[in-house]
Amino acid sequence: MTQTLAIIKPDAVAAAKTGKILAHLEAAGFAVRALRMTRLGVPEAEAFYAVHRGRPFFRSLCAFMTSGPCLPLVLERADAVAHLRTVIGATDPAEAAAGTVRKLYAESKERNAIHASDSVENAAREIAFFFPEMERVRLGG
Ligand code: 3AN
Repeated sequence: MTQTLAIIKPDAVAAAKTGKILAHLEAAGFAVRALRMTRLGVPEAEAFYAVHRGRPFFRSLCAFMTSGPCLPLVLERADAVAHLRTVIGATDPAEAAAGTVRKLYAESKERNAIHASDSVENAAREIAFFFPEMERVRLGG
């Protein structure tokens, strides 16, 4: 079993799609191992998306991600990172495959309902970012 990080983004929370998206993820074989509702501050959003600093959409992305509550969650199953990327679909919902979370629930390329870690390394970093206590559990501390 491996873990990855997802975030149900502010657009999906505001549109009352949280339950449907969680059900979709569980039906895709993921177990929810951690979950909380939070509202990111700008420094937090900028730190989380630091890799995108300098991209034209960076400021807008951080404004959107801080615009309302979101739900970071840790998901577990075999090949979790790659499988979740398939289940959520392409960044732009117009290009996302039928039946994917973004095709079903995203509004636009920016307001795209869900985040998923894009590599095993980033999954570890992003899980620690939102759930530092999970690292202590794994280490037995
Ligand atoms: P993904 O979330 O599919 O891995 P990334 O990592 O390229 O996509 O982009 C991170 C986030 O930045 C996306 N989830 C989306 O919200 C936003 N984003 C990406 N490209 C654009 C764009 N061209 N215009 C607006 N927002 C974008």
